[in-house]
Amino acid sequence: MPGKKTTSKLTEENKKIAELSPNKEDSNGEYINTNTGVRINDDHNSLKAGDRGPTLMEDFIFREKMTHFDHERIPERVVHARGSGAHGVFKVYESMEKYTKAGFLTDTTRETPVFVRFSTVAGSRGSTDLARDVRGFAVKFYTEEGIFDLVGNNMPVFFIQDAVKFPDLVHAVKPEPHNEIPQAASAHDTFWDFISLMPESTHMIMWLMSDRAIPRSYRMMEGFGVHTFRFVNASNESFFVKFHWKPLLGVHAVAWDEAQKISGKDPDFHRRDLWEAIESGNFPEWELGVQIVPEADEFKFDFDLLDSTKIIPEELVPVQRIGKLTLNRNPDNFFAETEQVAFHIGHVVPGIDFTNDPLLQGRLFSYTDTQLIRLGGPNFQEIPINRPIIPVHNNQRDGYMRQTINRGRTSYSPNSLGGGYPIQSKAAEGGFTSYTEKIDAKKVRERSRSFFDHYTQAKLFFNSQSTPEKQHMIDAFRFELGKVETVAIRERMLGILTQVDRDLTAQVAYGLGLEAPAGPEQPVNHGVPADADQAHYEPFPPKDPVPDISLALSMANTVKDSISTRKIAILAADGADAASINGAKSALEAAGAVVEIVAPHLGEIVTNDKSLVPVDKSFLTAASVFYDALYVAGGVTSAATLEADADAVHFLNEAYRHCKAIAAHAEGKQVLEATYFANKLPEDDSEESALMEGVVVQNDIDRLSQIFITAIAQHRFWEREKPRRVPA
Ligand code: HDD
Repeated sequence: MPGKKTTSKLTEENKKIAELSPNKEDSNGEYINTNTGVRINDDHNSLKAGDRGPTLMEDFIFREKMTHFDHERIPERVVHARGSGAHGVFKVYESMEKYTKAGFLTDTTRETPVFVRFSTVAGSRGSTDLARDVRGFAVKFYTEEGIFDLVGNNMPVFFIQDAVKFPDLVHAVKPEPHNEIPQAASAHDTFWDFISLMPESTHMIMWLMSDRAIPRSYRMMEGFGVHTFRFVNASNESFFVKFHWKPLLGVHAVAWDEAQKISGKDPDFHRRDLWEAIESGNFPEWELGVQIVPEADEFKFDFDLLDSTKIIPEELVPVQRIGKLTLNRNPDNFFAETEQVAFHIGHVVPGIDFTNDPLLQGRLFSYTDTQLIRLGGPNFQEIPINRPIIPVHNNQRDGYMRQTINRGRTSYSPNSLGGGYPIQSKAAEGGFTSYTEKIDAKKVRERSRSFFDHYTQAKLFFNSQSTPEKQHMIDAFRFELGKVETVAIRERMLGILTQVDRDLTAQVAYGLGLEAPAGPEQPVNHGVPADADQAHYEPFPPKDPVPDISLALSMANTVKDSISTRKIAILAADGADAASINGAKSALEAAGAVVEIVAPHLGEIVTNDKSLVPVDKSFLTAASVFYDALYVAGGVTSAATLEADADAVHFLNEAYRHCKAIAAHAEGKQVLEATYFANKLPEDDSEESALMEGVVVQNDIDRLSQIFITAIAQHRFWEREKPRRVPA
């Protein structure tokens, strides 16, 4: 049923997992041997002329091992190098046959295997998960009709309109070429130099400076196919379509200060979170959404459907939720699966086709090309993770690392010696036919004038944010531009921002110690060729967007109905009240949260009734930034210890600063009184005053747990940031 959460554990092997089985190796209980299968007698010593003599060339065992090791690395992805993957399944709720003939979207009985890879864009393979960056959201569907890759991001628009600018964009954001600084960060001169000269990036920059760029978890991000694609049905009718992924846990972010601290304390934060959720059976889920536009409506909007810097506001075309993606299995081997998986926007199946979006068209070239260098040759499609679940028959042969042993004499068509096989299939037999779009045009190097309004949707995004979200954007601009050393670049960006919002510009300007420009008169680069007739390139006058705001654009409007998989720390020390720990722990766990006991030392704490409670982390091995909420246990001795422990008090101060829900048993209140937010404790024990600040102090464990759970589900109490009195 649409929207229904899966509670049952999916344990069955899907077709892709089964198909991968022959390639799996497990050394358990086996003898070690060489790649030629010869058993090895001594894996600890090389062959030498005497026990103190030189190593001999003859040592084929040593040479084989060392050679393989020397060649272990392949080039990392030029973008999206850092990522994490998982297996899963996709199921459509109701047949979409009215719009598409794609089998995985029409057959409601099918469970299509998928492999998903999430990534950051700019950083290297070893960089932090919590960089302020776009996140990749690439889904490989292993369908019965071949592979469909939906290679999207967690933001619905892109920086540029034409793929020819992609190398420039990536060169600008990557570490600067002279000193390779900074890693996994856009806060540097070359990036903002480029952006400030590319007004078409303004909408994307709004998203990038928003909290979408610092997700709490991959499991709590939206995904977008970005481009307008085509659906084609069995009658060869076409519809424009935009793809969305809507996470059932809601869309949530961390605070920027939190992100930076996590980057130091656990750069694998998102990778670990995804892994642990799947291992513990909390399978991440998203619904696939589509916005469908009939062909007849192609020119209905005041933006161009082919322009990847634009969304279709959900108020204009609602998102229909048509199916569910569930990630239910971690990879067995990171390199073999997550690193070698090769996505390609050109991997489509009958029923899905391209549009003329110039960004999409350029991507169609780039992805095969990049896999050729990255994976070393044209046979990358034969790597287990990249193989379709149906057999491949064609006349492609040979090349580096060929795996398939093609039988027979013929590798050409037409042939008679091979009986004419393999043969083509008619569309009715499943043969892919490109949509017969009529094109009557002059060959030009131009950009359509319908692409020229760069600001209306940037404004729409900014105006749609809640007050705390707007403040976060102002802070993000101040941070990023503050790291830019060239003042002229900062000034140019302020000029761009004036096109979006005067107050935003004024606030950013203040943070930078600059004057906000008087008016939005900035030279606008619309990708105009050097010798163009300027008059031809005059932009359309910007129109007002149909909606003034779009609720879907603000994370403040996301679902906040669950604390499932949220991480909660119980702060306790020796002498803690056992009932206050156990009662809260079981209530939180029953609501789906993951609870850890954090104490001054590892091992166990001895409670007031002399029972032993195992400690998960000490204040040294944990940090408040790893948790969504904190709870201080009862017990006067424990409270006295925690109150006197600077690390415990810091834990609380920091969590308060990051706007997290905090609770204390009444006996633990003195610990909160030792914090910077002592004057923010609830005035009475009503639920209302607790939920105002997200600080819960109660004596009754059941009541405490219930109010605390409601508070945690709010995710963060962003309003609390306003006074900014907490220097943690
Ligand atoms: Fe791209 C990787 C998403 C524009 C060229 N891209 C890559 C990945 C994602 C995206 C999620 C990582 C896939 C994985 O996990 O292996 N890219 C996008 C989106 C774009 C976009 C949503 C805009 C709508 N990309 C884009 C353009 C080009 C590329 C315009 C070049 C013309 N992208 C690449 C690439 C990568 C890549 C160089 C690097 C590694 C790879 O392909 O497999 O070919």
